[in-house]
Amino acid sequence: MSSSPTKSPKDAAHEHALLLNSIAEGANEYPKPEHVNFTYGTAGFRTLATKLPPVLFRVGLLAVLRSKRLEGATIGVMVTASHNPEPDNGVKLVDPSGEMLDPTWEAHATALSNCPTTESLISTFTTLATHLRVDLHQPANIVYARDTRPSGPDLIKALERGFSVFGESVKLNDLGITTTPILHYVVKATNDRTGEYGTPNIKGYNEKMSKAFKTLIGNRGPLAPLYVDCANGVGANALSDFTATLGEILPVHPLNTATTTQGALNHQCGADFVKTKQALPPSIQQSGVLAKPNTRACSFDGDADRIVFYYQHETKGTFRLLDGDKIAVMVAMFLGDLVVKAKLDEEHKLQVGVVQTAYANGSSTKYLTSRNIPVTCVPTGVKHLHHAAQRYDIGVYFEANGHGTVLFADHAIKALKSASPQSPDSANAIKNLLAFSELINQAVGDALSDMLLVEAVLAHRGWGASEWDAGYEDLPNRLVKVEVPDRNIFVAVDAERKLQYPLGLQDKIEDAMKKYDMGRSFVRPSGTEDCVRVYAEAKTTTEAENLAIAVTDLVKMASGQI
Ligand code: G16
Repeated sequence: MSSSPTKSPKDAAHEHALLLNSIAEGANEYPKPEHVNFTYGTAGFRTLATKLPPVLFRVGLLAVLRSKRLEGATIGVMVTASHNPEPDNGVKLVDPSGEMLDPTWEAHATALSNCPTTESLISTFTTLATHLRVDLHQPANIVYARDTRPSGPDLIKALERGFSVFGESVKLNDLGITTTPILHYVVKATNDRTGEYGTPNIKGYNEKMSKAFKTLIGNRGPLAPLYVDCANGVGANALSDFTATLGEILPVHPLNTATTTQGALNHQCGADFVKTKQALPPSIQQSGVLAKPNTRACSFDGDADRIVFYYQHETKGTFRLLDGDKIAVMVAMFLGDLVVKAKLDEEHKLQVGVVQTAYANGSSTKYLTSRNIPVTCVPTGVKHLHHAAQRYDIGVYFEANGHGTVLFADHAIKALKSASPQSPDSANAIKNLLAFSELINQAVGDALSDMLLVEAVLAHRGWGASEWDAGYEDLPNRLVKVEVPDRNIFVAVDAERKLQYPLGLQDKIEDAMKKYDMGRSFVRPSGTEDCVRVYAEAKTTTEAENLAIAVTDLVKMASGQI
C-alpha cells in the first residue's frame, strides 16, 4: 500500500489505523456465521438470504478496494439471486467495462467472505490491499442496485455499511430497484470516457434502446402484440418504464407483474420455469392469450437478464419453445446476411461467430456449422461466453437458458462507420448493423434488449413465431436437478461435457448414452444452486427421458444415495 505524497508517514499511519478500526467496528456488526462456506461462483455469491449480510458487508469492502485499485473507475454491485427462489439472494460485482468481475478477484471475494473473525478479516484485508498494490488514498466510485426480493433492503444496508468504513473517499450512486443488465449498462456508460455509449442512468438506457429500436423498425410498425411474463420480478418495472418511452410501435402486454406478492417471484413462471419444464407458466395457460395462432410470448427471469420465447402450434395447440439456441441461430443468420449485404471491402470483412455451452441443443449446433458459421463451446457462465465472443468480429453468444447477447468488436464498428457503401442496399445494411450494435447490450445478456433484438429481426424477416421456429427441429431433451449431499465431488472438464470425478462415472454415463439413438448426456455441479444438473438429449422424447433417468440414477449412486 503506497501512501499519499501529501501526507506525512505519521499522518498516513494514523489514517490507516482509523480505517482498520472502522472496518473492525463494521465487521463486529456482521459476524460470519459458523459452519458456512461461501464461494464466489458462476454468478457471484448466492444462497439463503438470511446467511448473506456478513458477505454483503465484505463485498462492500472489496468493491471499494477494486475501484481504488483501478484509480477510481466505477465498479458495480448487484444484489440479486436472479432465477433462484425468493428466500435466496445473492450479490455480484461488475467491472468498469460493464463485464463480470475479473476472475482473479473472485478468489479475493471468497477469501474475505470466509474470514471467521474480525481479526482475520482485518488481516486478510490488509494483505490484499498490500499484495494488490491498492492505494487506499485513491477515490472510489460505486454504482449499486437490487432486484425486488424482500430480503434486498437488509442486504443493501450491510453493503452500504461496508462502503461507509472508507468515509468520504467513496462516491455512491444508488440505482434503487432495477434489472441486472441496466446496472451493467450504467457501469459501462459511466466509465465510457467517449460519452458515446449512452447517458449513465436508467433514463439514458431507455432512450438508447428506444431510439435504436425505432430506427430498426422504421415504417414496419406497429408490430403484432407481444405477451411478456415478467416472472413477478424487477423486469415488470423495467418493462413498464421502457414501454412508456417507446410508445405504440410494439404493443407489449406484461404478465406476472406481482412484484410485491410474497413468494410470487419466479414461482411457476419466468424463463427458468419455462425452459426447465418446457411448458407454459400455468397463469399464461389459463389466460388463453396464446390461443390465437402465431401469438408470441416471452418470459424474463427474476432479474431480467434471460429471455425465452414461445408460442402454441397452430393446429396441434402444443407448446413450442424458442430458447437461447433458437435466438442465437436466428440472430447469427440474420446478422450474417446483413454483413454480406453490407459488401464491406476485403480488408474490412467481418465474421459472425456463435458461442454456446454444452446445453446447446445438438440440432442448433449442426444447423450453424452446416452453414459455415463457426461455433465455440465453453463452460456454463456468462463470463466464459462473453470472453469467447470477444474473439469474433461479431460474436453472438447465448446459453440455451436464454442468457446472452451479441458483441460487436471495436474494429467492426469502425469498419462499419468508415465504409463507403456501394449501393443503397449496402448503405441500408450498414445502417442496420450499426443500429443493432446500439440496441444490443454490449455489457451482458439483457432480457429487454434481447426482446427488442428478436422483435426487430422478426420484423425485418417478415416472420411470425412459426417461421422462426421452422429453421430446425430441436432434439428432445431433459434437464434434471438432482439434490446430492455434496455437489463438490462432481468435477466437470472439457467445457463441462465430461466428468473427471467421481472416477469411473463418466464411463458409465457414456455406456448409458450408447443405448439411445443420438443420445448425449452430461453432468455438472450447479454454480448457483446446491444441486447437480443432468442434461440428456436423444432422438425421441421417450429416449431423452429414459437417458435422463438412467444418468440421474448414476449420479445418485455415485453420491451414495441409492
Ligand atoms: C447464472 C449464470 C448463467 C448460468 C446460470 C445457471 O444465471 O449467470 O450463466 O447459466 O446461472 O447456472 P447453474 O446451472 O450453474 O446453476 P442467472 O440468470 O441465474 O444469473
